[in-house]
Amino acid sequence: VDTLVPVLGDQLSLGLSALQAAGRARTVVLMAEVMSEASYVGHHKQKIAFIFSAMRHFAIALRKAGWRVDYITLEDPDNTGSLAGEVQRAAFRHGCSRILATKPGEWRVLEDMTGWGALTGCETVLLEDTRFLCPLDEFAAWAEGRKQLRMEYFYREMRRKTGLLMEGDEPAGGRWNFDAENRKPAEGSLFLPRPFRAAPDAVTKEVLALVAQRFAQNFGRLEGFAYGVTAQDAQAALDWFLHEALPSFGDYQDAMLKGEAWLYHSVLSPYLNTGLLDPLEVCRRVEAEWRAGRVPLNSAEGYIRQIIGWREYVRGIYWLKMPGYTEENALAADRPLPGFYWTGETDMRCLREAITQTRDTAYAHHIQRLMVTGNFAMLAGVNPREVHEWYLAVYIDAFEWVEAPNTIGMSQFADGGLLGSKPYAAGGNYINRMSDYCGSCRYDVKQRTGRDACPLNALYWDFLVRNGDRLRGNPRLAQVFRTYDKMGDEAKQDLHRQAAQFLKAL
Ligand code: FAD
Ligand code: DLZ
Ligand code: SF4
Repeated sequence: VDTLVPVLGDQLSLGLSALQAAGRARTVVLMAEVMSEASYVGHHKQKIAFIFSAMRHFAIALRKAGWRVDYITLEDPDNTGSLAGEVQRAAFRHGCSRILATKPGEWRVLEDMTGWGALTGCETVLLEDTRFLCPLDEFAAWAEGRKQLRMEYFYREMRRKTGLLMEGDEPAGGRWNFDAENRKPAEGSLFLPRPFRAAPDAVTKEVLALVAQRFAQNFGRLEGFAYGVTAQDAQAALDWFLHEALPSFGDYQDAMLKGEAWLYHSVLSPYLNTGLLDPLEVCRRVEAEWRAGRVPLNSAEGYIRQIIGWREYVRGIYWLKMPGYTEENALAADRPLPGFYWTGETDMRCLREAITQTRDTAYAHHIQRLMVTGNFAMLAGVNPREVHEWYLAVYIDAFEWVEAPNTIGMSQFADGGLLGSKPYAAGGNYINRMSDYCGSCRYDVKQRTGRDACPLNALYWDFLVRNGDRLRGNPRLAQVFRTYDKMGDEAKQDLHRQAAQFLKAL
């Protein structure tokens, strides 16, 4: 053996660039469960269980494919507790002269990796992660010299590049984007598919016991864990989605229903982000469903846009703006994260629903993340760094490259509008339109002030005015500020008093 290939918990792809470059003959692959990765934020129990079990299954798959693998479990008495420590031990154990690694998804780990050469005395080669459609230098070239980095234009480039949903040079159906058709609210009577579930096997059961014991204090419920943990499971989850949920995905993409965590969402992000599914393959399968006449274009286009558009775009932004991006705080928000984000104990039904569901499943769909927990935190002026750490901890699919731009940029407007041209701020009205939450809330969504008023209503106006210096000049907010300016002085004062009282009690 002369080459060491460390494979991280979100690099579980047989086609990983470092594996491709190494060749099996003189290589040992290193995989390690380490406390530093398991505790750099207080991950949800199901997230740790998912990663550890998927890692253990991937080691089995590697061995089957003929690789020599050193797998260090968390319980190994010699485990040093850090990636660098394990790389150093393995390089010494095997007398390696070379480390080949695929670059990681987080800045923090990249910094660590760049020190591995000095630490071990090995020649260290860091390769690009080729599991994305847009290489980072290509993204940087696209961004160069543009005043605004609009996702929509980036997305069109990706459509042309991949040929997905293209008819020659034209977008299928004559339009690039069918979002206008994707905003149907949900009704309680909708027929909802049962979500995909994988029964835990012996390996997963062992990991569940380990997590229950070693991470007992972490956020989240472990019971009911049913995520897939292998590439085969991920394929089954994809098949489930294509047949059961994709046809209605577009229509109900933004809808929310009590007690319904999944609706018509794919819940494929955990598999995409750890490498158990390939994004381009997923998109080709979605396109094929549309071409076969089994799903409408608004669903296929909406879905493909999330993956080749948003997913690639936020990754590009992350690497363009790091380090520093996770420290941004354009609105100078400094309130600590309310304690109920960890318990769900609040009378606001929308927040209780999103948070308890997150606790139970480590999942919430995009509109819950953006317009319920994200919106509230922004309106209340919560410190974006704390909000960022919460999202990074509680969701099964959370890795910083994708979580940070969504939280800091899209949801908190803390990057001052790089990602979105205006803050995603909303009062209770929006939530009432898109969900059935308000009907069973202790607050009245129609009221702005008074004991029973929906807190989001006063907070919404208070947020805009509080940040007036920054937001008043925004043409997309001109109409809202005009509405505010037309309110009587007393009404304005009532709103701000209402908001202040609520925030004080928070
Ligand atoms: P679907 O609704 O079925 O969407 C399909 C796929 O498109 C997803 O699996 C995902 O890969 C991709 N996608 C959709 N929206 C986005 C987006 N905005 N950015 C990047 N990819 C997207 N996504 C993560 O993967 N990890 C995160 O840590 C994460 N944190 C978020 C934090 C906030 C505050 C917000 C507003 C969004 C976040 N997202 C994150 C994006 C999005 O909410 C999730 O990708 C989605 O909810 C995953 O569930 P799904 O697979 O059922 O998605
Ligand atoms: C998230 C995670 C966890 C909980 N544990 C490990 C681990 O023990 N070993 C490992 O290699 N990776 C783990 N991961 C995933 C890493 O945090 C992830 O690879 C980096 O953050 C880069 O995206
Ligand atoms: Fe949320 Fe307000 Fe509706 Fe209650 S009334 S569920 S707080 S939006």
